[in-house]
Amino acid sequence: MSGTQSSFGIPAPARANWAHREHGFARDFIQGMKSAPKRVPCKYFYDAAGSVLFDEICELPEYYQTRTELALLSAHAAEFAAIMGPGIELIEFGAGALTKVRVLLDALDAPRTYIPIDISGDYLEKVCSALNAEYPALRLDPVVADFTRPFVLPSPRHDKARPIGFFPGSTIGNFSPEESIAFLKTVSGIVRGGGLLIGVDLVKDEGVLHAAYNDARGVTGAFNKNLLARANRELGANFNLDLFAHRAIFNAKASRIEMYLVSLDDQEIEISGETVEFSELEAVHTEDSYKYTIESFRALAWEAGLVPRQVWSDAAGLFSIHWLEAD
Ligand code: AVJ
Repeated sequence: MSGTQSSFGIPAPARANWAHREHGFARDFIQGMKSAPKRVPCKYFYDAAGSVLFDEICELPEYYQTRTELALLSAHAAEFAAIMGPGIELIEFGAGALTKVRVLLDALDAPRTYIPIDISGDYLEKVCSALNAEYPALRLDPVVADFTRPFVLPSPRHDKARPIGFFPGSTIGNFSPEESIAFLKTVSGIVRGGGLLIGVDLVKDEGVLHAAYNDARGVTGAFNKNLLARANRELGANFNLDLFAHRAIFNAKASRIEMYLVSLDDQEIEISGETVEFSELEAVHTEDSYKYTIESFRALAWEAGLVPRQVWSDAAGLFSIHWLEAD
């Protein structure tokens, strides 16, 4: 590692990204509220409160994704380890709670380095110190970065170790197909000579999809409305959360779930000294979650210059994990 490591193990350039990102919420939120139609980038869901709500979503009976992917990871961990080989450098995009990577680390043959990348710096520091205690032989290089934007990896990277990307959770579903191709192209440059293990949610019965994003307990609604609560907290906005409704629909033509916050009345909201008008039933677009078939995702990987190899999915065809080679 270079001498730029802070005492928290977070590289200095990554810390600089952090400041930039905090400024980003105010600018992007207000700009999104002033555009027509209104929209907010979904990465802003994940402040501390939003991360807790997302973890709750993952436990919901209707939200099949997390448990299905974890079961696939456990069932096939030995195969992944054999494909990846010994002494690898593992790079995870959007590392979150570091739950899934443990399944992989436990199966891998003496992994050398783990580089978790996440937007939430405090959270990353916390989960990394726990991981460090559990895997003392593993070199940890956490990076605080928004990987939807250009980001810096710790430098110099470790030569000779085979670079392997890990991108579980179907987070790629938040990108449009064009953005996904651009992202996968970037990743293929980072993991050249290795590959990427990626989780991708599959197209399925609309009723199952609808229930997963409109859960009975309303946790997804609270997660969606946390964007407005966050604007109240951080930007001094005066949103009344009761005057907005959570809406999630499946757009079959685009093969994606679309989430909205719908204004239930004509209203004017103050955000950092700016006034934003909403008409009754006007919708703010807050998230897209693309669903692929195994074939449509493999085609996308090809377009990004990656070579789709093995693919694993559960018996019900809910979720898939793909091994994409970068040569
Ligand atoms: C983290 C993007 C995979 O799209 O299912 C969950 C986010 N949004 N419920 C998804 C989410 C509403 C989730 N991803």
